[in-house]
Formats: sequence, structure tokens, C-alpha cells
Amino acid sequence: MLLTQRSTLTQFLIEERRRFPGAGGDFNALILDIALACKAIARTVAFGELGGVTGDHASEQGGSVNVQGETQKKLDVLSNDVFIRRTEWSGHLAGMASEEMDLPYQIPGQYPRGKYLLVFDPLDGSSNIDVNVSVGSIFSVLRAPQAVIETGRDVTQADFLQPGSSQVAAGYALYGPTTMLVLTVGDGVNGFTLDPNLGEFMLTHPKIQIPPDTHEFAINASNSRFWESPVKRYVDECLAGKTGPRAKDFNMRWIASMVAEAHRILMRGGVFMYPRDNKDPAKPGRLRLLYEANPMGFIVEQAGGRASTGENPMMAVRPTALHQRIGLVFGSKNEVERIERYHQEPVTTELRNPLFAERSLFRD
Ligand code: AFP
Repeated sequence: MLLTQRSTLTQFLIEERRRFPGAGGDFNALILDIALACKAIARTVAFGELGGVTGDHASEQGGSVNVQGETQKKLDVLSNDVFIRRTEWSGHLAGMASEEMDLPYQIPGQYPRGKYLLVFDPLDGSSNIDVNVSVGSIFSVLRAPQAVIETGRDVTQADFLQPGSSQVAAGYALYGPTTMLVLTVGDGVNGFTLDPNLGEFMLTHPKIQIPPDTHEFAINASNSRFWESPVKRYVDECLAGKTGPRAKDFNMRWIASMVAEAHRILMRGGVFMYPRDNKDPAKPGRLRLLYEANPMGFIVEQAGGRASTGENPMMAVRPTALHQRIGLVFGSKNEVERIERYHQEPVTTELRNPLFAERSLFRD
């Protein structure tokens, strides 16, 4: 379709800004800076081995490990740098925090400081890089506390510890067969596809809505022995299909790239689960609250879906640490509500019925 028949991201943001006559344009400029960072990462990812950017990051001391205790890929570090360089200079940010940095990033003295905080996972799914599977970037925009804005002081970890409901924007870039940017600024969810000829994100998926029901679930089934019983019950019932209490067959997916799973769910419904489990008591979940669960939760709920810890609404969780991990369930509203219900219901003796046990793959 010719350029004349689609909106660009810039046009979309300017038209959205008309809802706030007093808006100064800082917010739009920040989103466009983030979009440029995602375009740069998309190009780097696309070169893969040709660009010499696959494989593990090697610091002077040998391989490098991030605050999560995970081996950093070269692209993790590169992508983190791109996010910083593309946004630190603009005067829109008071500070940043990233999966790849232990502490918050202070805006250097030569640049003005602004009123927003940017929190991001620069490259999610990076364990898929070397096998050429889709990966993505995830970002969340918060307002800096008034004291930070007024004084221009350095940011502290506490400044970032805001509930998901405080986000002013969230989005992800998906580096797949096409590069897409999916964004919410609090008024629904819109998807933009990168036109590689123009270098522009074009509005291709306006007002995305997640179907409230689904027959597709995503979970890493190799962790089943560590799941809590409500999750085992839910997955067991999906696997029982037509012969079980759900009376319909389900399909299972697991890409190990949450951005790709989330995009599939936004396009055709589904439910994603990385629940709290007892695999590692020190990690009450694999995914991180501030730069994975909250932005994804904001997007999903703005698209009519639901995001939860499994027990409680994700958007209401009050963070206690910058790199806090949390159990995450999101997707089609009716399915997520069912999983929350299972967490609230006592595990009845009926569910221990040998009939279920015989059929169950995951019952201990
Ligand atoms: P990486 O960025 O370390 O590859 O982790 C990706 C992720 O955070 C999320 O995108 C996936 O859904 C999940 O981890 C995959 O976890 P498993 O490797 O345990 O399946």
C-alpha cells in the first residue's frame, strides 16, 4: 500500500497528542527516539553472524554475566548501548533502568534532564539469537517523581518502584520476519510495521483487541514438576481437551521469546504462563516485574486482555526491587480469570480423584 494510504508512527503520535492540548511534545519525541533505537537493533539483529554480533559477550575478564546471573550475549550489550545512546541526550529523561544494568543509569551532566523514566529489556529472548528465532525489545515509560523533576537530582532505585498502573506508555519491538513496534500510550494498542524501504514504522494494526477466549496456551512444560497445583490443574485440563472438563481441545506453543508469544496472543488470543514455581526458591518467577511483566501487562490490558501474577492483577503489584522477579500470566481475559479462580479455590479432594491422576501428566 502506498505511503499515502497509511499513517506513520510520527503522524499517529501527533494525532494522539491532540487529546492533550497542553502537551509539549516531549513524550512523542521520546517514543520516536525509542523507535529509532529499535530500528537500529533490528538492523543489527538482521546481520547476525555476518555482523559478528552473535555469541556471548566477552569482557576483559572473559564471559560476562548480568545482574540476573545470566550470560550476556553480545547483542544484549549492544542493544542496551543503543537504547542509552538514542535517548540519553534528548532532555526527556530523568534516568533509565535496564535488565542489563545493575543500577539505574544517570543522565550524563552534559545533557538536560527531563520528566520521564525509561525502563527496558533491550533484547528479550536473546538465548534465541544464535538459532535465528524471533527476539524483541520491551520498554516502559514512567513519570519521574516530582522531586526528581524539580531538583534534577540523580535517580535512585526507589524512583522506579511504581506499580504497572502508573505507566504512561509501554511497547515492544518484535524482530521477526517483519520488524514491528506495538505500542500503547494509554488509549488502546496499535501495531506498526517497519517499511524497510522508507525506514518508517507504518500503522498496520490499529486498535488491537485480544479475543477473550482461546484454545492455545504457552508454558515451558519442562518445569511442570515445580508448578503450584492451580497451574497444574489448568494445564492438565487443557491437555485433557475434549475428554476433560474444558470439553474442547487446546494447542500448546513455547517459543522462549516472550515478545513473540505476546504478539501471537495479541493477534489471535491465547494465554502465556511463566508462573511462580519452586524450581529456585530464590527466584519467585523467571520474568522481571518492571521491564517485562509490567509493560507487557499494560499492553495486554489495553488490548482487552488480562495480566496477572496468577493470583492478583499485575498492574496493582507494588514493586520492592529494581530487578524483582514475579510469576506472570497474561492473555485472553476469560482464561486468565479462570487461572486466578483456580488459585482462589481450595484444592478439593475431587481434584485428587484417581481418574484425574491417571490422566494427568503433571499431577504429582
Ligand atoms: P532470555 O532473554 O534469557 O532468552 O529469556 C527470555 C525470557 O525472559 C522470555 O522471553 C521467555 O518467555 C522466557 O525467558 C523463556 O524461559 P525458558 O528459557 O525457561 O523457557
